[in-house]
Formats: sequence, structure tokens, C-alpha cells
Amino acid sequence: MKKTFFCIDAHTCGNPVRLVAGGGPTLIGENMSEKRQHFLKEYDWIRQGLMFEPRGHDMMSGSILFPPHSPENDVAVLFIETSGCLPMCGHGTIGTITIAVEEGLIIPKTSGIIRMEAPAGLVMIEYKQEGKKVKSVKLTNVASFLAAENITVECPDLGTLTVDVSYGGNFYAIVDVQENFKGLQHYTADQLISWSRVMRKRINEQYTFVHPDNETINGCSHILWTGDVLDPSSTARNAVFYGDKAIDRSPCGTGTSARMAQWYAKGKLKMGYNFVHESIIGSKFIGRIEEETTVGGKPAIRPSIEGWARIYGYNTINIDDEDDPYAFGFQV
Ligand code: PYC
Repeated sequence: MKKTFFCIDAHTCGNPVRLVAGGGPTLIGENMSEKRQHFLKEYDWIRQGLMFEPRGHDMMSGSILFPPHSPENDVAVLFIETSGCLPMCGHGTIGTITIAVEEGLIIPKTSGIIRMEAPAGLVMIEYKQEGKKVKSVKLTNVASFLAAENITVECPDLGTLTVDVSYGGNFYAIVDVQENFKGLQHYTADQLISWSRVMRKRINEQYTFVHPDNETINGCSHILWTGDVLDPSSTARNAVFYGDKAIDRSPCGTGTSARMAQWYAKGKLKMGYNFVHESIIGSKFIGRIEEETTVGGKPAIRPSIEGWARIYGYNTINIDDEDDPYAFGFQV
């Protein structure tokens, strides 16, 4: 089988976004959550071929566009990355919208506004343009909530850590500074990655996390490490572990949403204030609480995240398993 994918490559505040603009599959489903299940069952080889080495790398992440299921919406998006298909991805949304608007892949019904269907739910987008360039994208994310407080998990080298688990489109274990964890600036990225892999496995063995409105969204998929800011004008800094070997180079949109929901639940963040979140490399997203709401009877917020992305290349990628033993990629 030989398949060709027309991709446009960009990065959002340092983290990659590979948008599949041509060659994507036709999926069955009434919404993006159902289409995500169909893709995982029948077409996961596309994700593996485009995300894993040698065509991708540990941090690779991307998306595929689909027509919306509801006439008032503008687009539907499937997120693909090294770990699977996320229900929602913030840096992926900022990159996808930047590429799609600049390249004319979406013609919004109202200029500057896009209603985007993600597997996790409806995401509202506002973007600012100068000429053809998209300068910034603000997404108002799905409802986000603190799912569990003060659970304990054994971390190699560090010992027992106490973490909160919060939902911002994916479930995040948030590691705040504590006796056994001095802050992300005291450790290497390799240490954070190897500890995260073990902690994520242990958390999911000991605890269950299922979204109250969609049981296909389950499991703690990411670990969010916190630490000192680089720029004193920022609110907070984080390093998000995802996939098996990745630390997000962007401040992580769903991670920022999860952390804002955690701060909101603890009375540390109120509506109307900016939450400026730094990544491991110092790039920034601006977060805000747009609305107070509930999910499954728990207090929740609808957070917004604003950031930028830049297109850097056009990439025609072949997957041909008759000619290439690594057509579907590999992981070491
Ligand atoms: O920005 O939401 C995000 C994200 C998830 C995993 C990597 N980035």
C-alpha cells in the first residue's frame, strides 16, 4: 500500500504541529468523539507513520481537518500525536487554526471567529490577523475541573509525591513544589521524562479517572511539573510530559486549562485575571477564566488560552509499506 499525505508543518510557541491537509481518511461517526474511535480502530497506522520516527520524532503532534457535524460550526478536528489521539490539544489547536486560516483551508462564517468541534467538545476560537498572517489565536476550551486532590504516588528517586489530578481536555497529574520535589528547574528534562513514565503508570493502576459526560475520555495521560518562572511578570511555569518521551515546548493548552481549574478550585485564581503560563523553554500562553460552570455536579471553569504559531514548511510524506520496512515508524 502506498499513500501520500500533504502536510503543512508549524510550531506553536516551540512545539510542533503537523496538519494533514490532504490524504486523510474518511471516518464514520456522528461527532468527532465517535470519529476518533473509528480512526483509532482502522487508521492508527496513519498516526504512527506521520508521528513516529523516521518521519516524526518524540514531540511530534498534528491534526486532520474534517467537515463540521453541525451547520453552525466551521470545522472539526482530530488530534494525532505520538501517544494516540488526544480528546483535545491546545497547542495543536493554535497551530491548526493558524495554518488553516493562512492557507485558506477554513473559510470561517464570521471573520476572526471559528467554531471548532474537537473530540472533547466544542471549542470557540478568536484569531487576530495582519494581512495574511495570523498573529494570535485565543481558544475558549472545554469545561475544565479539578478531579482529585492530594493523591499520593511513588516517584523513582524522589519518593512519595502528593499530586492533584485536573481535567483541561485531558487528565493531568499536577506536581506542585513540596518536600520531595523542589521545582522543575532543579532537574533535567530526561529525569522528568523517566519519572513521569513510571508515575503515570502507577497513578492509572491505583486510581480511575473518567470524564462524567464521555467515558471514552479516561485515564491520567499527562504529568505537569511546576517550578519557578523565568520572567517575573509571568504567573507560573510548567513542563508537561506527554507520549512516552516528550516534554511540551509550548506551555501546553490543555495543561494550562487543567492548572487554571486547579487554582480556581483552591481559590487561587478568579475570573478577570490573566494567568500567564511559561513553558520549559520560556514561551508563554495567556490564560483567563471565561465562565464558571459545572461538570458532573463539580464546579468547573471554561478557560481561554491565547498563543501564536508559525508555519515553517510544506511536507509531502509517503507511507509505502511495500518499499519501506519503517513505513509505519518505530519507537526506541
Ligand atoms: O497543548 O494541550 C496541549 C498539549 C497536549 C499535549 C501536548 N500539548
